[in-house]
Amino acid sequence: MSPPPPGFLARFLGHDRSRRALRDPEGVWLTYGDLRERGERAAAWLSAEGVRPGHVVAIHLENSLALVDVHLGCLALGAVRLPLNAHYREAELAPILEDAAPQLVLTRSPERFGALRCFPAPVLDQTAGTVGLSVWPQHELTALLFTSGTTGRPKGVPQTFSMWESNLDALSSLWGLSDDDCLWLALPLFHTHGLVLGLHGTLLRGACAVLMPRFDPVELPVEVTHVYGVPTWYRRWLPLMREKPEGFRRLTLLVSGSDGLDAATSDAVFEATGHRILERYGMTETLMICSNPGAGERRAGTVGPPVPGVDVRIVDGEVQVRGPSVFTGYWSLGPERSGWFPTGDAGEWDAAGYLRIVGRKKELIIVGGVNVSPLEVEAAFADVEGVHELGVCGLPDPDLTEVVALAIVPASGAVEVEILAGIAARSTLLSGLKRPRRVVILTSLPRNALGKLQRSALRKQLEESP
Ligand code: MLC
Ligand code: AMP
Repeated sequence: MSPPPPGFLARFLGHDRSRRALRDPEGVWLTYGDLRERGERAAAWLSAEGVRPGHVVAIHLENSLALVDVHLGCLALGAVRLPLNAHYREAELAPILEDAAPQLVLTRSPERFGALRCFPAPVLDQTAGTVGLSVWPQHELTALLFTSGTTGRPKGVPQTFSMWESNLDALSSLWGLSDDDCLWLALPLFHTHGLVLGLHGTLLRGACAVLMPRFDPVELPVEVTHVYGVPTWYRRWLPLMREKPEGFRRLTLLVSGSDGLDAATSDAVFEATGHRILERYGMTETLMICSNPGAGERRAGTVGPPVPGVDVRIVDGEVQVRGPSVFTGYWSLGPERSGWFPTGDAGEWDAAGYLRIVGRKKELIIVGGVNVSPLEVEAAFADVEGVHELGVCGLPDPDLTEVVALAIVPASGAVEVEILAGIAARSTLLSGLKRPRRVVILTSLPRNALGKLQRSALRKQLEESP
């Protein structure tokens, strides 16, 4: 693998040690010097536990300072971060762990990790020595993020320093970011949005962030200037924005992504706060593809023109992308692809060259900005007793944009309440956003001549019979 570009880490190390970097969820401010020291100690702890450059370290934690410590420790050591959705249960984690084979796991739920070595947090105060941050990574690969995948099995996306740096720098100039910004960081740090744009975008340019354990539609601390969120957040915030708009008016940038922002929410936020939310569009495989500008016209209902340096085209209605922020292949397959990457999203250009996402060619449900594969959900319920056949689709939801719905055709003689009890029991094996919010009993499922489930027809049928 090629050596890392010297820029990424040198830039983090180059920030004045006395500058504020992060407010932890306990409300304590840490400087760049503090973070650097914690990262060095975490690296020493990881090293004492046998982690070497290039090893994979699984991080299954909610947003916390301990989570940031492990990330910085891996960065110092040149280990590869494997951020895992902290809501994932054993069955959801198993295929990822099998594929990525981490050296150890940071988690507060060791029972979900079988025989793997687990720790609740790096033990910083009992670690002798530090690994100096001059021992910089030998590896260009910095993180491995699994996306829920459209085949039902999650796929690992290797992300490199150069992917991150090129995309983050492009966004910085496009959005007019600076080291004076203070980001409200409530996005989970196990997805691209929170980890790359949120945490590392902040640390790369020497700005600061207020780290929250999770999103709540609360008032923002006075030092906050920027918010990166998903559409669900803005919908949940609207009552407070109308009641107490001052706290939102003084912000300088509100960004939305990971899921389509409807024009009604965008307009309502504009009316309440005077801010036109900046919508951008991206993927774990590609980082940010298109974005509305910081200065210049932001068009509601569009995700803006291509991010500078990224090429975007539409072929047969599908958005395709190439450029320095696009990955080179899934983890288990090795770097096998180059050229245009098909996103699976359907798009069209408007007259001003802004992209509009108009649908999806891939089988995917996006719940509160979190990708859910309908195939994975179907597989989770396939052997529930009394089920003859089943199908999963997304349904519109005023809060989460979409939720998961499950339609079941019972086997002859099966008892409905027993099937529903089986479904409820099996649901607890899935993380919350993947669980069906609506379960319907049908006499048949819509299928085409080849017997393939017609998900959009199922969705239409369920929408018409609320
Ligand atoms: C919450 N739950 C999750 C989850 N977040 N399950 C799986 N994955 C997640 N990320 C579960 C909780 O454990 C709980 O389960 C149930 O959902 C609760 O539902 P809720 O109360 O409606 O959800 P809430 O906890 O309020 O969270 C909803 C949310 C949050 C929208 C505020 O999910 C969020 O902040 N989403 C942002 C997602 C994100 O960062 N996406 C970026 C993807 S990167 P139980 O068992 O307690 O009932 C990407 C690229 C790009 O797409 O372009 O950015
Ligand atoms: P992920 O796999 O979590 O990186 O999710 C990427 C997918 O999220 C994209 O392929 C899109 O389907 C969707 N997405 C991200 N941003 C937007 C947006 N602004 N509008 C519509 N869909 C989006």
